[in-house]
Order: sequence, then C-alpha cells, then structure tokens
Amino acid sequence: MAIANSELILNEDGSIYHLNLKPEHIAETIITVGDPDRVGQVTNYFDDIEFTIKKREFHTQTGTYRGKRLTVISTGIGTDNIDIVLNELDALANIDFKTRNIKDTCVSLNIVRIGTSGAIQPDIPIDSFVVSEVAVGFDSLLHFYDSEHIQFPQISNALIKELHWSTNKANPYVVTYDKKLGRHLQSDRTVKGFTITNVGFYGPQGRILRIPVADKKLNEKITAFSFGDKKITNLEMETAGIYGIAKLLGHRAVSMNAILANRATGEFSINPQKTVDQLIHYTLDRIVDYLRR
Ligand code: R1P
Repeated sequence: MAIANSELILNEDGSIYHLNLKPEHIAETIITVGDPDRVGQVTNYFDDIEFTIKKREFHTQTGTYRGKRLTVISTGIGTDNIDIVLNELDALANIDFKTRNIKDTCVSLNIVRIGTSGAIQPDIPIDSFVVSEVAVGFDSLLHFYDSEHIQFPQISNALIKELHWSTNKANPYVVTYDKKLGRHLQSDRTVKGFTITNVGFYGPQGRILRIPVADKKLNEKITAFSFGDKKITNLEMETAGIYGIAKLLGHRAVSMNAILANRATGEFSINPQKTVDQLIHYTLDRIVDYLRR
C-alpha cells in the first residue's frame, strides 16, 4: 500500500520533508550530533566531502573517512527531533520514494550519536567518554509507538518506585544500545553508561535558575538508584529516543557522550571543545575499525 502524501512528505525536488535529503545522499553509517556546528567538526577529519545541505537545525554532510562512506547529521536538541531524524533517515533507506512503498528488503543502518552530557556520579571524571549501554527515557516518545516488546519494564518499575515518580509525568521507558556495535566502540578509554534522557535541560535535570522544581531531591535519588550493580551515570537529551526508534526500525544504535559537566561535584570542563574533538576522533576510528572487521 502506497504511503499517503500527508504521511510521507516529499519536497518538490523529491527530497524528504525536514532533512531535505534524497536517498542517494546518505551512507549506511550515520553519525548524529546535537549541535549543527559539530557536523563540520566531525567532517574536518574526512578525506573528502561529497555532499552538504542545511535545513532548519538539520545540517548534513556525507563523505569518506579512511575510505569509508559516512553521513554526519545534526539533530538539534531533544527526542522530538530524534523522532523526525530517525524516521526520515529510515524512509530514505527503506521506502521507495517513487512507489511510496516499503522496499522488499530493508537496510539496517549504523547510527552513532556523538554528544555531550553531564555525569551524575561524583566518580565519573570530567572529559571522560561514556558509552550508553542502557538508556532511560524521561520523555514520552516511545510510548507513542508499539514498543513494549523492546522495553525493560523491571528497570522502569524500579525507577518509578525508588524515585517516587509522580503520576503527572510519563513513566520512564528503558531501552538498550546495540551490543555488537557498542562493544566495538568501548575500550579502556570509555565508561559503561546507564544514561537518563531528559525532556528538558533545566527543571527536568534539576537545574534551578529562577523556577523552583517539583522535586528537589530528584537528582539525589537518581544518584542513589541502582539496578543490580548498575548505577545511573549521566544525563542528556537524545539517547533513549535514538535507541528506541532505531531498534523498532531494525537499525543499530550507540550513543557516545563527552562528559563536560559533573552534576554531583558542580565541575565543568575547562576545554569542552577539545574533549568533544577527542571523542569525535576516537569514535571515527572505532567506527571504521568496526566497518573493516
Ligand atoms: C544540551 O546542552 C544538549 O547537549 C547535549 C544534550 O543531549 C542536549 O542536546 O547533547 P549535544 O551536545 O549532542 O546536543
């Protein structure tokens, strides 16, 4: 059945609605970054760049790094944007734009987020790299999809109990990274991550500038929470959405986090750009090793 014009929206030039990309513009390995300016920071390392386009917060470049074709795309901030970026990337790969039908054979993309994040445990050093193995969505994105089969309700239920979760918020959902790709991106240089994806930067992450928060003890409870031997490591705003939507679509996703702040100690990185740059270089090399294996 052809997907209607209102559901799969294509621009006049045949590109997809928000990302402005055509199927031939994307590689099978995609790096997502939050900040549009970080796209160039990644492709600075490339051998060559074959394609560049910008629309809204979605900046895209495709090129090669050490001979492997990669696409880098900015998502902006938040899982609402992740919904758009991942669905449209999947459509580019797996829907025939001429017939508007899902292709008979679907492609699995490698999706690697290179992002920034704040640690919530005092012993996670500033400028370290956290690879999220498990992600908890404090947003509600995944609840809009038929997704219970990919979630881990034991962890959600433990969080609801231990954090005294109020009923006026969506229940946390729990999803995981792609183990195979993730293990290639992990090393002695990385910390194993149990990441919370928040729905905002200030109140939802316990930051108070002028507005009091509903639960002053939320971060304290998050720091104290454990599931088996796992403790929450860091807070950011995209990973759970990426893991959930990627898994539902059959893609492999891993989120790499440069720890720029430590919320428990109050520290912030002295040279955040350098740390992000080091994470970019590390991740690019690991991705290429994975693709060559
Ligand atoms: C908040 O400052 C933003 O930074 C983090 C958060 O997830 C959020 O998007 O990631 P990026 O640096 O990748 O945007």
